[in-house]
Amino acid sequence: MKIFIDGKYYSERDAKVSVFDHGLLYGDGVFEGIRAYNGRVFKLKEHIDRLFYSAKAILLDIPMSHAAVMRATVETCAKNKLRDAYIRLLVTRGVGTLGLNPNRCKRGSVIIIAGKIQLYPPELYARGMEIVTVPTVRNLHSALNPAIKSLNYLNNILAKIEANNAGVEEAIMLNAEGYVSECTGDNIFIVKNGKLQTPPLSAGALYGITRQTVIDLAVEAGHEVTEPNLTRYDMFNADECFLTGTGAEIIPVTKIDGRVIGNGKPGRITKKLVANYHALTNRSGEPIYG
Ligand code: PXG
Repeated sequence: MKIFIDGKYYSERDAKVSVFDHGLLYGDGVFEGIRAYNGRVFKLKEHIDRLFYSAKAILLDIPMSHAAVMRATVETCAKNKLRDAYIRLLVTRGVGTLGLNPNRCKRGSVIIIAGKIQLYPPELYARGMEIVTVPTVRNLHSALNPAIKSLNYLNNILAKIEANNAGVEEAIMLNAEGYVSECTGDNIFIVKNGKLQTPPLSAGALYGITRQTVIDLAVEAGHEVTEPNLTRYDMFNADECFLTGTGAEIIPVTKIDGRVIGNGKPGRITKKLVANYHALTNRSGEPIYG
């Protein structure tokens, strides 16, 4: 595997960062998780846009242009001869002193790793997954805005641990007001009477790129999509529920906090969206090999 670090490629063994990098010391940095399918990087511009917005929000200067980051992402896939990939792109604050002051860091560091993805087990896609609501509350926007895809993922990791302790793979996180925000690494949707609903960004959801793609596909298929504040009651009484994320794609949810959702099987509209999503990932994106 060849890993991009600040304009050069390194083997897995030699790809290293300094122990003084504030990405490591403080989780000071931003990242993206991107997929390539069938020789194309899916929604690349959208991911790099979000990377730059996250960086701007934490006053992190990415030492490459938007176009150069796009090119380097595609090039890293090509260098690794990949047609299908999971790409982890991160920008750290860079090397600084032991104090947390980011002004002591001279230059941000850009790292691009292109490898394979570990998906949820295939049977969960076929049968639907069970999830639970966890006690850890989603970060407040006024503290650390969940719209920032930062290297500080402890909020999500704590929730993931609670999900794992409950014997499931994903968790619903509520915000401080008790409304549903999202899952630890996925956005959440419900279907009720043929209409889709997903929490608004103001509830603490990440501006998910799969979320937006699913909204576009649903609208195209004639479904109404709204973004109201949602409670656990709304989840329990949904006809269908599914999660969206670059890693997970679209995965049906059939049980929440012990309540069976709908008829307990992946829903009709969910299945149609999955098929349309796969068709889109297969045919669109930034070509890797010209
Ligand atoms: N919410 C959070 C907190 C996320 O981290 C999503 C929603 C979905 O966003 P996208 O843009 O991917 O539709 C994410 C993204 C992994 C993995 O390895 C996690 C994400 C993306 C890719 C891989 O668990 N999370």
